[in-house]
Amino acid sequence: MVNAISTPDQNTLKVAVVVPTYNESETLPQLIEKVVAQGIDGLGFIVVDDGSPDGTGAIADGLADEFTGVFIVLHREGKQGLGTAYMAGFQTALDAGAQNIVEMDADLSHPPEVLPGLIAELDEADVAVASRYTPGGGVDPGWSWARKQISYWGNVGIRLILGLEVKDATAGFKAFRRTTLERIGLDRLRLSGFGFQAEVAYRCEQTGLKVVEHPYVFMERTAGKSKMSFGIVVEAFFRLSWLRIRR
Ligand SMILES: Nc1nc2c(ncn2[C@@H]2O[C@H](COP(=O)(O)OP(=O)(O)OP(=O)(O)O)[C@@H](O)[C@H]2O)c(=O)[nH]1
Ligand SMILES: [Mg+2]
Repeated sequence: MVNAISTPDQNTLKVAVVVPTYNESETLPQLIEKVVAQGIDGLGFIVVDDGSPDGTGAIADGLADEFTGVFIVLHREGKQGLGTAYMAGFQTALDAGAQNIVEMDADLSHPPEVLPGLIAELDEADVAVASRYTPGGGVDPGWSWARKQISYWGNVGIRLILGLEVKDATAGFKAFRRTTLERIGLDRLRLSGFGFQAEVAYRCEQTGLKVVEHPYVFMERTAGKSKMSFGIVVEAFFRLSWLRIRR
């Protein structure tokens, strides 16, 4: 693993935005630019790239060189899944001294404009979940009725399986206090894809942390390809059921 680190300064990393990437060369530069434009104090980035064949890793290194704060790029060999990418990114953020950690996708589905409000929720909460299913939230108006139903009921099903209170159990746009990531036990997380997101939500609730939801509208990716697969859905169903049964 090779890391590109530009001017690390542990004392100024108030918010580390962790972004996993696999073939997101078109959207990653736009995402970084839009996040920077939010004017967040003490902002830094951790990009976790799995040897993207489209060169996203090299693009991330270039962005790190241009950025004046902490910008760490983890280069992993080959696609190893979203869950382990986040675990590596979160641990790196903690090691870099981040006070708060945000997770978001590289494909612009998670609007950067939401970040200041989401992060502000951490004044009161341990975890702030950017939520499609809280008043003011929603999904891309371009989605068909059927797509909306699949997404909505899939989310309801996962909430039932895990007994979750959080209304948006599967979206990967969340902000955590560093103490939250220290307490939920990163090395115990097992799932990938959206199952990982539900597992994190479950751990937070089981640990008794204060979880709040902050509305946002999920936007369909307009570039690159989805990494969602049938295997991820099957894994989520069986492993999340097992998590609940074991308790
Ligand atoms: N490093 C790494 N990143 C990944 C991997 N799989 C997905 N990602 C990234 O994780 C984020 C979410 O993946 P998406 O393909 O957008 O998954 P999704 O949002 O559930 O599906 P769509 O709604 O169809 O986009 C994106 O930034 C991906 O590039 C992986 O195996 N390794
Ligand atoms: Mg996506």
